[in-house]
Amino acid sequence: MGLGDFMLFPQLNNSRLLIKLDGIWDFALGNEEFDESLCLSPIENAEKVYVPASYNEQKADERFYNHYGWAYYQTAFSLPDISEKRLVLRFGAVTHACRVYLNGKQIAAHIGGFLPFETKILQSDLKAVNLLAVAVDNRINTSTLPVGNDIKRAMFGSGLPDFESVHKTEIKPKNYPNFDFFNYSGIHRSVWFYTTPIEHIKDITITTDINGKNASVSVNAALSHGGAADVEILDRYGKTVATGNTDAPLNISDVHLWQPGAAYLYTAKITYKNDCYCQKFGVRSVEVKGSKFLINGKPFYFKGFGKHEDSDFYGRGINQAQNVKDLSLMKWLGANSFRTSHYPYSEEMLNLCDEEGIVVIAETPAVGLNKNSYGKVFETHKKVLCDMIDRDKNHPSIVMWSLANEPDTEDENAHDYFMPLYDLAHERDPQNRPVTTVVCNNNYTADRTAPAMDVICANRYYGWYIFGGDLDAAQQAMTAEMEYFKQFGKPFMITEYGADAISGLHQSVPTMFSEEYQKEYLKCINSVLDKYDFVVGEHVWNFADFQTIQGTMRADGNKKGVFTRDRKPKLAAHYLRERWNK
Ligand code: GCB
Repeated sequence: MGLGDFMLFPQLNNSRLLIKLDGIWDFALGNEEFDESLCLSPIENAEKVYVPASYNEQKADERFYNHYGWAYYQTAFSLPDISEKRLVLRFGAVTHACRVYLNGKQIAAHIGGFLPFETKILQSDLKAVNLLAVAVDNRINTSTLPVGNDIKRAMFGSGLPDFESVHKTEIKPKNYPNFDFFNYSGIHRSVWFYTTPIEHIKDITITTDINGKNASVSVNAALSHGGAADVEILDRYGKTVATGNTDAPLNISDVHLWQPGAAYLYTAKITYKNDCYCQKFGVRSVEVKGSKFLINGKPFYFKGFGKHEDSDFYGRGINQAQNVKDLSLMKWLGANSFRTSHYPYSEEMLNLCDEEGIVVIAETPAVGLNKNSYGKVFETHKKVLCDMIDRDKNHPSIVMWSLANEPDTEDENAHDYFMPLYDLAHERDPQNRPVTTVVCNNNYTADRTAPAMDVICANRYYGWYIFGGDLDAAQQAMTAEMEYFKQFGKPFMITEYGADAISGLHQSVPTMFSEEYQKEYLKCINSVLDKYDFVVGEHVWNFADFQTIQGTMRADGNKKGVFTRDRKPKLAAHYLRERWNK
């Protein structure tokens, strides 16, 4: 159920109305059985939670934190008379699977926790006061993206003790993420109603071609009733620089390029009958040439981070003030980019990156893929890749697609699994951006997938998980790996390297978990990377401390942030600031 492929970001303008349903909603935790009755009439003794946000950390209640299975949200609303309009209900993201009911009738269902879905609402579905119910399932397993473990074992546990018979212990069903971030759940991004005229613009695709000082701009629109739409291109100040329609490319003379760190956005104002939509876009080119990554024909070096959508109380829920702060902190450091590890981020964040000139590598939620899941998730992986590209194709900030994070690419099936996805991403993307798979294999010489990508992207933890505390060994191992990857003649980027540091823990001799060690670790790995011309970037893991499943390896989450979870800089941040501002 749902509208399918077309997904313009909601917009308030003189032909479209926009109503946000964010706020305090009624809520109840369920269990593994779906209970439809909690979607049909008001929940008795409902709890109160805020939407959009994860429910896990909103209460001082272990049941919320560790919930497994269904949870139920409800809100009541009334709408003004919009009977002449087409009405759509849109969810930015509900994690991971959900069913939506309006006035006791199911109107939508969606699987996948990081992309939007929408559904058309009929006037006949509406009453004076309406009940909207959303049931959310947070269970993950070997068939879902991201991938969960079916077996009862803690993430970093070694053997699997026989709990039932030897230890006489029955373990409650739980989520065992095969990934290192907390399995936050709930309605994570805004819920909106929007209207369009009946004859409306369904989708917009903008591509640009730079010819010297000018650019040709093709604006393609999917239109509900066929025909063409008028197009007006406005510069940053709202001045018209080109007019035409969707049938032929338009020309911008003396074009301002969208540059990393110096964004310039144009607006394509598209008018179709009584509908109108303003789509921002940037003019820039992206290309891999030999071992270089070129933006606007110039070699680009990625300085930045792998991140997470993660904050106190909101969990993985959208936190726009934090997004603004994060980009500001990146600029303070001299960083220019990040990867949306390990799932597509909110459209609001990508819009902000477009405006701020921050470069983005956009990643699917395919994290934790191993040989047990290859056979099961391929179709889901294809769908989520296409949905992500369809949603995000117009963002100038996005310069590369990442198909997955750390799949088991030593496995002999990996190459055959990933190459069709690689081709699909290229075909699907109207801008044909470079495509990568982020890998991390101890036996990297067995990996045939990484070298087949446009950019070789590898995560590496020499000096932490391997040779922990021994930076001398780390330096040698990193050098050996670089010598190996040199032969492919492709750009190489380190997409993760990092060390946990407990904020405030200091040591005169840098030892693991101290702020000094984190800094020395980064310096050590950088000293190797700096020797190789084919290195096109360094993304430190992680921008900030973030929450994970509990375990012996995690003291209140992952502490590899160069900022704390509340965005206070550690020593490493000052080191990077010096390095990146040079
Ligand atoms: C990785 C993963 C990332 C983890 C990180 C770590 O390789 O890609 O999700 O958080 O290592 O700190 O262990």
